Amino acid sequence: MSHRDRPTRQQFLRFLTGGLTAATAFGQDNGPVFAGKRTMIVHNDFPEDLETPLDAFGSWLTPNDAFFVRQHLPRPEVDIRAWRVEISGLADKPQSLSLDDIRRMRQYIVPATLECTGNGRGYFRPSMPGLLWKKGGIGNAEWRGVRLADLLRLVNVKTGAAFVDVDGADTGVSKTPDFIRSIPMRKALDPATLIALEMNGAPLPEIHGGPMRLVVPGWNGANWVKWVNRLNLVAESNSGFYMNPAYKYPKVPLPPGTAARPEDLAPLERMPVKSFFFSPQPESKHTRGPVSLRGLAWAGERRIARVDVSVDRGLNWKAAELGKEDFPSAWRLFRCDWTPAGAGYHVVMCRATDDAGVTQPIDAAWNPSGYLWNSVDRLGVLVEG
Ligand SMILES: Nc1nc2c(c(=O)[nH]1)N[C@H]1C(S)=C(S)[C@@H](COP(=O)(O)O)O[C@H]1N2
Ligand SMILES: [Mo]
Repeated sequence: MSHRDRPTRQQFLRFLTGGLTAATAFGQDNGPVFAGKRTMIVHNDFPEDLETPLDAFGSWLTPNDAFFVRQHLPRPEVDIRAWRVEISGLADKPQSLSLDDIRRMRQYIVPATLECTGNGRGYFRPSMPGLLWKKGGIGNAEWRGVRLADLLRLVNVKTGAAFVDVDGADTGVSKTPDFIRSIPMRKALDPATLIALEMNGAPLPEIHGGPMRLVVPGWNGANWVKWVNRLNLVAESNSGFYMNPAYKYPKVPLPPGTAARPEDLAPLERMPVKSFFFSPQPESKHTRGPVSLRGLAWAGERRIARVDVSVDRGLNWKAAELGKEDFPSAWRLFRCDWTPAGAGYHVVMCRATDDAGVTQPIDAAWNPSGYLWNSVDRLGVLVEG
């Protein structure tokens, strides 16, 4: 196996001719090796859509080489010496900044969890088109960079600017449009919203948007624009594909398998409360004795108040022990030591509650694009004896 960095001509042609959809249907564990990555679950090899395997979730920070990857478009060619960020639109003093200009500004560190809006899509029934992520379209990192608010202050934002359109260096190819996201000013000016240059103490890897990406703590992954090279201050939200109809969610519950009327869709912002077990592995076999159930819980812009575990199919619930790392918009580790009552097949479940008192649902609402899967997690365990 060879390390892949640049696509082959065949991969590019497959992308142009729409071979994508067929390749997205099944994640595979034994796909090609990608530069800077350990073995990942490969949903697409080009553009790379890589899921983190469960066994890489043992730590609060997800290592960069195991962090999931989601790209709609081929990665841009990156020349960091020539890199510029243009800040313009409704601004009195438009600016063009180099990487060094940005490095000279005050840097902040924000730990935050990045989750793909479609994480868990593979569990919805009926199924829908799109990447069939299971649990691993998520990761947690320490992001270091400048505040978006500090960049905007440099240009003297005009009154009437209500959104920042954030664009990356990847451009539309064939039928796939350019990736642009509109961030409402309220979130753009939040002190935790960063343009990050580092991830877990290392320069931001190119595959994660290096040299710089947007970090929007608590908001779904689609907002975290990679390879940022243009910030455009505008009065109205962008009307491009990735703001409309993509990444919108029905305001009213829909019968599974039906379409939403466009006027019933609203843009997705923060992520809902959710948790999952990463250990033991699903359907693993154990000898008699204690089993340590370990997992992660997060709640978008809210904090985790508690995680409960059931070992009797949801009849009784018991509080799990929460990990010591506790920051807004970053997930929390939890554990629960359990001694199975006897040999045989057991099902364990976890459900998190956020600090507004909202508990994750037993059954996440079906929606046409398969966003925001957050059903109570369940795990089968076989005890031999
Ligand atoms: N420029 C650009 N930024 C992007 C995307 C993209 O396709 N192009 N994908 C978005 C989506 S849908 C997700 S979930 C996150 C994934 O970030 P990661 O690849 O670093 O995990 O990046 C977001 N930023
Ligand atoms: Mo995503």
